[in-house]
Amino acid sequence: MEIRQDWSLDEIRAIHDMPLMELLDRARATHRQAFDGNEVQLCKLLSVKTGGCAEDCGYCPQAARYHTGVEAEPLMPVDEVLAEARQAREAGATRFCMGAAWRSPKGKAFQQVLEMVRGVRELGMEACCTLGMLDEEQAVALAEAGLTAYNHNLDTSPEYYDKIITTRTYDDRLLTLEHVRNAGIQVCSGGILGMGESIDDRCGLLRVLANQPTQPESVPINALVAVDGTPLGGRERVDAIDMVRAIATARIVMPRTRIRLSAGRERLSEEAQLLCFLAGANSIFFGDKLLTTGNPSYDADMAMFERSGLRPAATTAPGSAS
Ligand code: SAM
Ligand code: DTB
Ligand code: SF4
Repeated sequence: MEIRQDWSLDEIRAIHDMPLMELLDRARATHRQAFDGNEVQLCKLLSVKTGGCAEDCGYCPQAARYHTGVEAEPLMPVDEVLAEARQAREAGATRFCMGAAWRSPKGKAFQQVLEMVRGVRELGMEACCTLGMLDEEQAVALAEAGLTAYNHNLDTSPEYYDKIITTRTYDDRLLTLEHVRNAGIQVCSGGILGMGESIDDRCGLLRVLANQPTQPESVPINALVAVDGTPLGGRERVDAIDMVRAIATARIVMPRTRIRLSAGRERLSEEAQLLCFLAGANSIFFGDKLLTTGNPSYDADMAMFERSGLRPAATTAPGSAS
């Protein structure tokens, strides 16, 4: 299967705008060349350090400067995090993702996160972190602790980015991804739909991701969860077919990447979610909480799997690309 990393915006836009049924046909054919078409990776997300963040990301309920009702909490103790990981493993999760509301990790807290990563790996699960910007040394330390993947989203196109975030640049984000890649950790990077961006911005984000020297192993596609008190609090819910088109386009331009149908599933019907899986999504966060906002219940997800014949993906061997 050919992996292209020289996509133009016009080419990606032409794919995105194809008649929906043709787009789905093409995305599904691509998906089935690289993956079992009935498998969905289950990831469990846990906020290990919530709120009080100094950054100004316009969508985020954890930024200290917005009044969203999210209380700042200290870093969770390592044993509590590992107890959650164990529970998630029993419920079928193969990947455990730890999120911290930091601009970048520092000092003793970072050492504690390294311990969490080692502990999760000892449970036989894939470990992922999202801790903000990383320098080269921090990326190497995470790799040595056994981290499977690092999540750091580009969020939107280079052109729209500064309408949403001003306290760090697009290039800062790309540099963190470079440090992660150079340390030998899998890259997880995606974005958010529904922040007022244009279709070209959505395609522009996919272009930057697809044209990376190595394509990310996972790409989360989030629908904005509009939280009162954030600058984007009043935004309308993103249209389900817009999600489907973005996912199908991501699948076609990044054939071997796990596309994660991430935040916003609570506002999508089961039918819309199934259409997203048909379009090439093959990963979700499961359990009734994301970081600070809600997610469909375990029972609702299992019922959806049961009805559709989708099944949880088996764990991947360490170092394999998914
Ligand atoms: N503080 C770290 C950082 O920003 O890199 C890690 C945690 S941050 C919450 C991880 C990602 O969650 C963001 O980059 C953004 O893409 C996503 N996110 C945050 N709030 C969201 C919201 N309200 N709706 C959808 N996605 C959101
Ligand atoms: C990602 O792309 N989405 C997740 C994860 N990576 C860290 C976060 C979604 C957060 C939604 C808002 C909240 O729950 O605070
Ligand atoms: Fe902080 Fe991350 Fe939220 Fe931005 S997205 S405000 S960096 S927690």
